[in-house]
Amino acid sequence: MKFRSILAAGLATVAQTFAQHISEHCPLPNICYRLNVPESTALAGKGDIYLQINALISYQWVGLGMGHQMAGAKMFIIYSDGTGNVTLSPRLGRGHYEPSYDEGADVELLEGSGVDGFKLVANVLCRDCDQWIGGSMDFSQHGAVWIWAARPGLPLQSRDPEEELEQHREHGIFTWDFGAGQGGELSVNPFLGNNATNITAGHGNHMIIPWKSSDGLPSAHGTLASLVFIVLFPLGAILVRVTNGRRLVWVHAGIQVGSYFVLFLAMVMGIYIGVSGALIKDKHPTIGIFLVLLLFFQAVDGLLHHKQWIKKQRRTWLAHVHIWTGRLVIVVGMINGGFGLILAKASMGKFIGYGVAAGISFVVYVAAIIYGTRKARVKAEAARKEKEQREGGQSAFEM
Ligand SMILES: *[C@@H]1O[C@H](CO)[C@@H](O)[C@H](O)[C@H]1NC(C)=O
Ligand SMILES: *[C@@H]1O[C@H](CO)[C@@H](O)[C@H](O)[C@H]1NC(C)=O
Ligand SMILES: CC(=O)N[C@H]1CO[C@H](CO)[C@@H](O)[C@@H]1O
Repeated sequence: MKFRSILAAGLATVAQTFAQHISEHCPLPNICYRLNVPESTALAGKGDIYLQINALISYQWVGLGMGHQMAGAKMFIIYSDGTGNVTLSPRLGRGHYEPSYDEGADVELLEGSGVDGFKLVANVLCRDCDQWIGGSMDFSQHGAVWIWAARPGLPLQSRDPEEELEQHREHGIFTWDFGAGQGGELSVNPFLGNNATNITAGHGNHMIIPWKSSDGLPSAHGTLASLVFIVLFPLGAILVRVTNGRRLVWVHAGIQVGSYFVLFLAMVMGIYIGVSGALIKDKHPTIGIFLVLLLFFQAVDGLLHHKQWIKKQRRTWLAHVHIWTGRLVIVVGMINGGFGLILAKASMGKFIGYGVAAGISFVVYVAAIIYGTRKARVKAEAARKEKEQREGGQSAFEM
C-alpha cells in the first residue's frame, strides 16, 4: 500500500516534470503552437522533437513552418479529416505559393490528436526536423525563427495529405524560444496527461509577413484588364474624336464591344481570384464589377444615341451621357488597376510600370479629347459661317 502511493507520487512527479518542458506560442487567441525538445535532442542539437498545433475548429487549415520564409520551409499543416481526427500534411515550401506535399517526411500523428469539442489538436512527433531539403535547425540553440499561417473557413474534411489548400488569411513569423521547452524524455508524448498546466510562453519578437498566392491567374487578370483600360478603350474613344469618316462609328463600336468581352473575361478571372482568396469584398473588385455593369448600359446608350443622331443630325442628351460615362469609366478603370496592384501586394516594379503606362495613356487621351473638341468647334464654326455666307449671298441675290 505504501509502496503504491510512493509509486503514484513518483509518477505524478514525472508527469509534472514533462509538463514543464513545453514552450508555447499563441499568435492569436484561437491558435497555439507548442514545442518540446527532449533533453537528448537539446544536447545533441538534433533528434526527435514534439509539436502540438491547437486551433479553433473555425479554421479550415492551420500550419506551422520551420524557417523564416515559405521558400525552403519545412511545414506541418493540419485540417479536419471528417472522422473526428485531423489530417497531418507535412509539406515543403517552394516559394510564395501552395507548398508541396512532403512524402518523405518522417513525422507521426500521436495520441491525443483529434477534433476535441471545438478544437483541432495535432500532437506530432518529428524525427527529421533538424535537417530537410531547404534548411536545418539546431535544437541546442536558444531558439529559432518559425512561421505560421491559417485560413478560417468550413472544415476541410479530407484525409488526403495532398489536399488542395486555399491561400491563408492570417500568417506571421516569430522567434521561438526553445529554452522553456527543452528537457524531458525522448520517448514520451509530452502533450498527454492533464498536468500540462505549467506551459511557458516561448516567443520572442513576432511580426506579420505577406504570403502571396500563385501569380498566374492574377497576372492574366491584370494584363487583360490593363490592356482594356490603358490601350483599347482610350483607342476606341480617340478614334471617334480625332478622325472622320462615316463608318468610323462602327469601328468605334467594334473596338469598344470587343474590349468589353476581354474585360468581361478579366472580370470572371478576377471574381474567381477574389472568391478563392476571400478578397471579393475589397474596393478593387467592387469598383471593377460596377464598371462592367455600367459599360453594359454604355453600349445600349451608344446605340440609342447613334439612332437619335441619324434622325436629328445633332447631339442629344443621350450622347452627352455616353461621352461622359466613357470618360469616367476609363479614368476610374485606370485608378482601379492601381487598387488591384495594392490588393495583390505587387512589386514596386509592377507599380511603376503600370503607373507610367496609365500616365502616358491618360495624357494622350486627354490631349485627344481637347484636340477633338477644338476640331469639332472649328468645323461647327466653319459650317456656321458658310451657312451665313450662303444666306447672305442669297439675300444679296434677292436684292
Ligand atoms: C487520431 O489519430 C492518431 C494517430 O493515428 C491516434 O493516435 C489518435 O488516437 C486519433 N484520435 C482520435 C480522436 O481518434
Ligand atoms: C513552472 O515552470 C517554471 C520554470 O520551469 C518553474 O520555475 C515553476 O516552479 C513551475 N511552476 C509550477 C506550478 O510547477
Ligand atoms: C499539479 C497537478 O495538477 N497534479 C496532478 C497531475 O495529475 C494527477 C493525475 O492525473 C493528479 O493526481 C495530480 O494532482
